[in-house]
Amino acid sequence: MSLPTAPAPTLQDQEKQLAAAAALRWVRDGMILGLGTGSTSAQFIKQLGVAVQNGLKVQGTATSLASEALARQLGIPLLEPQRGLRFDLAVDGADELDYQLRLIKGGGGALLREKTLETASDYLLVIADSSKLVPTLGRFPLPLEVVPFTLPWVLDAVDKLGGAPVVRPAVGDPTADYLTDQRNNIVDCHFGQIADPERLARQLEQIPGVVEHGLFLGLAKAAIVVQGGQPMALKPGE
Ligand code: ABF
Repeated sequence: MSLPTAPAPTLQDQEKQLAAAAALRWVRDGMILGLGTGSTSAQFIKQLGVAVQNGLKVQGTATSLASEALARQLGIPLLEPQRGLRFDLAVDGADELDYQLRLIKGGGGALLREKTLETASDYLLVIADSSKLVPTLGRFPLPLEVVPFTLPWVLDAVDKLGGAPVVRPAVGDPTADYLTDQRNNIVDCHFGQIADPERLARQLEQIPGVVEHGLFLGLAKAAIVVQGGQPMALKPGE
């Protein structure tokens, strides 16, 4: 009897692995790391876990319960949130990035913890496969994390801004809402091409009940995007 074999990795999976491997070269002994969320970040955490098992000394805090569980399973020492805690390097994926390294994040629902840790990081390094780099943000729906009580009014306000909001359903159960690690809703907004992300960010920040939006502006210091099988390092505006 032959054992079932794992499906061959897709080209996109291979690009994620390459981006993660390139990011690992930025990690130094003694660093405190912000650990991202999503499948590209999971590749990074897995490769970091191997390095830790081979003697690399780092500590980290995860941006989601899922990444925390993965890091713990691999023996990566974890730090709880605490006053004064800063990160030397945060490594995280993105749903979209433009050439100024403005990001849409939150497709994985972890945008609040991601923005919190990445704002407390000296250096945010984005890792991405080639599909994520776009000339203008907005093909990927922009996620908002929303306090459940405020949801109807947030939907009205986003509608007024032209964002065609959709409350994200639970994975595998379209009759229930998806809830974040903080037990908040996610609203996915469809603004189309976002010509002025900074202006839109300011407008969203004025809506009561929006805990965080998925526009990450001025946070990423560099990105590794795999194109044509090669990891390319991008800096804002290059
Ligand atoms: C996190 O995971 C996000 O902010 C983004 O939503 C998502 C990207 O996922 P993947 O790496 O699976 O494409 O980084």
